[in-house]
Amino acid sequence: MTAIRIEPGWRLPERLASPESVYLDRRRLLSAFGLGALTAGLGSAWPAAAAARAADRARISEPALGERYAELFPAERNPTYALGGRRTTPEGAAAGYNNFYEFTTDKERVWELAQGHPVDPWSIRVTGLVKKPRTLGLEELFKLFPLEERLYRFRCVERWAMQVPWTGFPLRRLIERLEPLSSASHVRFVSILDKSRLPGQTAYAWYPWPYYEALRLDEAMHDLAFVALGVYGHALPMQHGAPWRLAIPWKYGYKGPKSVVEIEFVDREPGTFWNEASPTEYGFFSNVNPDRPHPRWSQAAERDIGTGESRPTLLYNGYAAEVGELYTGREF
Ligand SMILES: Nc1nc2c(c(=O)[nH]1)N[C@H]1C(S)=C(S)[C@@H](COP(=O)(O)O)O[C@H]1N2
Ligand SMILES: [Mo]
Repeated sequence: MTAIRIEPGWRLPERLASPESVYLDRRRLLSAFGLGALTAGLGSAWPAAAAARAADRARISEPALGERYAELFPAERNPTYALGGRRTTPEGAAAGYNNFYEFTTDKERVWELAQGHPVDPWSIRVTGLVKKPRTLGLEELFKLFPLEERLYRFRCVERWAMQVPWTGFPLRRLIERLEPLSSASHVRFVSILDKSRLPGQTAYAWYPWPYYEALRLDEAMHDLAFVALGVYGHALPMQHGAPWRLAIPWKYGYKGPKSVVEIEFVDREPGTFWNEASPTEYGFFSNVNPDRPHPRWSQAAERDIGTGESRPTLLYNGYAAEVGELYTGREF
């Protein structure tokens, strides 16, 4: 990925590394800042701008949908999906370190630039090789299937990794409901396009916006392929891809498009945003593989963004027993 600055990716800023800020106790922080604002009103030196920034920081994980659908969260955890001894990444670390190039390539600033981005109403076009092309609304997306929570490992191609509790349902259920034709072999997902509100779509004009990704249909139907509507027990904050995104835990993170507005069924392997922007990097499958280095770095090890620890990368990100059968070994 040409624009990725790998060096800063290894540095965890102090404010994210400290346990106090990592375990964001939103209520306590908010009341502390409320007190700060009051003191300012009484003539203390508390700078209003700093107070406002701190209050924003306290809202880092607020759902983009506000209270809408709050009654669906937290969903019951499905114990089948465990982390193999790893610990869940603290919410503040995951929420403050994102890739969402529509806003900025600065991972530590995505959350604040994304705050307030409108996601309601939202509609998803269902197109291509499908029995009935249609539009899907938020109400259907949140209410069609029972929600569950799953702990998944997550691995970015830039070598950082985390462990995240996603809330949602298997992508398979949605695909079955949409009734693709038997001629469909792949499914594409297209993210939001809004040059007036998404600064990255103008600033990085060389990318083929909007962001688009795809899976082979058998990959998309695999039980691990997950539609995420929430994270850490609440609906998604914008920086994680509200109102919905995919979590494909055995592939590099970029195979999980955020803020999706179109699902298209096609009969051949489609191009993807990163394959077309950077054809010398990984191919369509982009499965996590310690033995297949990026042109500019090894993938043998990864860094946990919560603890800063380094550890060996696992084939298929540790999901080889589950997904190995999808591949003959030649796909990459
Ligand atoms: N629309 C869109 N989806 C995207 C991206 C993006 O820039 N735009 N970045 C991808 C990459 S490279 C990663 S690692 C993950 C990051 O997800 P997170 O920020 O929720 O951890 O989102 C993926 N999905
Ligand atoms: Mo990534």
